[in-house]
Amino acid sequence: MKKSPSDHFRGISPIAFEGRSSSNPLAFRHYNPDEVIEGKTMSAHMRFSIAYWHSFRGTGGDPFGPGTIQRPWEKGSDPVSVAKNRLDAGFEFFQKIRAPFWCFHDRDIAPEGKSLAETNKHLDKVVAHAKALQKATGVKLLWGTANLFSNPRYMCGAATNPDAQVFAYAAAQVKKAMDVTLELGGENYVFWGGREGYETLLNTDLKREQEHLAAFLHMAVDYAKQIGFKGQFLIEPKPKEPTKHQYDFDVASGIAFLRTFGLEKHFKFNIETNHATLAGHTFQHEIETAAAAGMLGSIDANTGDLLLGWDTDQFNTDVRELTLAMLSILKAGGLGSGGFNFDAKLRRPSIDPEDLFHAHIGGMDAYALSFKIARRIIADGKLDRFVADRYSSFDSGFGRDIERKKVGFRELDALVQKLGEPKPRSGKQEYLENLLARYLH
Ligand code: XLS
Ligand code: NI
Ligand code: NI
Repeated sequence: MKKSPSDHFRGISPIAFEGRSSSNPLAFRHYNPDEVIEGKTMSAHMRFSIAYWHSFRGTGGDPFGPGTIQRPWEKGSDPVSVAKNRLDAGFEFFQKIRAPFWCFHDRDIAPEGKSLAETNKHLDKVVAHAKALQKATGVKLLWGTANLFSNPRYMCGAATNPDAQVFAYAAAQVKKAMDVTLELGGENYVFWGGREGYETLLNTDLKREQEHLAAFLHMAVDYAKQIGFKGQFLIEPKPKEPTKHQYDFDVASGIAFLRTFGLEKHFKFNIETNHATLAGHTFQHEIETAAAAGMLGSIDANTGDLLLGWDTDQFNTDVRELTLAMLSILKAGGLGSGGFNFDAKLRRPSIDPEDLFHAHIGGMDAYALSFKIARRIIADGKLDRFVADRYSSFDSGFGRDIERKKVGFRELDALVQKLGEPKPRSGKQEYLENLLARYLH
């Protein structure tokens, strides 16, 4: 591992793998980045990434009070030098937590200026610094994105804003965000429709807004070709928050949207656990739906709180939930250029820099353990065999003819006249839940 150029997390050395029996709270018990499995290190399998916005811009503020988290590196003679010091701390953390990737929004890393031109200049300075840090540390960019939701100009949306000038502004901002993502070697580019939705149809033309969003995404596809950006475009669905109705509600509605507008070849999905549950789905359901369409791209790793109805973005340590997710991911052939990005934040009272380590260690260990359990389940083949057997009537005879579209209602009607009533067969859910539990405990 290359040495980090800054020393903001004094007293904390790079997190070591100490194994299951370790009682050291600042060690990994399951995630060993250097462990080789099937010719690939765990680091390469997991492709963990740190979300800059939560871990380095989050202050713990909520609607009832200001931030609680103060970081010693938030200093400098002007906003750009503060941004650079913060980035130094960020890269020191990425290295010490042993994450090979990071992710950011344009506005997380550099301050806005008085005009777009000045803002872009600030961004260029910080991006040059980030590039040097990436080179010095070996940490890479999983994805970049543009913040099209914080600035008041976007209060009624960006690509779905009723004002064409706001649409144009958003386009200019994404153009630059794509430029810097390319400059930093980003492997993907994410669109999360922060305010791409609406509060009331009394003031909204839904059809026009959806067409505008599609036009915007087509422009991004065109621009990628123009600048030679080869990264994967990702849509991150979320049903609500901040707007009541968001257009990218979930993976299924995202697939319909992309196919309707001829965009399906250019996009995959970045699936966030907490967004899945807000949409009334399980995390695994969203993964499986994207995988079935060949559009599983990346994961925003977090979790919500089932008692709260918003995006609490907590670190996920639920090994059962993650094992089910991992089963679907592994069976789909993995995430390709995607990874597991910790789009998760510390709780408001977790104010120590050390808490950033505890949070990520817990998340990384839970994912690494789930990866291993899921691999065991797949290798054993019991679950897979059960499911295959459950559908085996479609493997031959008239079942196969149905799948191959060789028969219709007439033929099947004649068949049923002959065969009579089908024999009921148990779904065996409880048996399967117990089987899963045996791998978990
Ligand atoms: C917010 C989203 C956001 C995206 C990136 O809910 O998760 O953080 O991941 O814009
Ligand atoms: Ni996210
Ligand atoms: Ni989110």
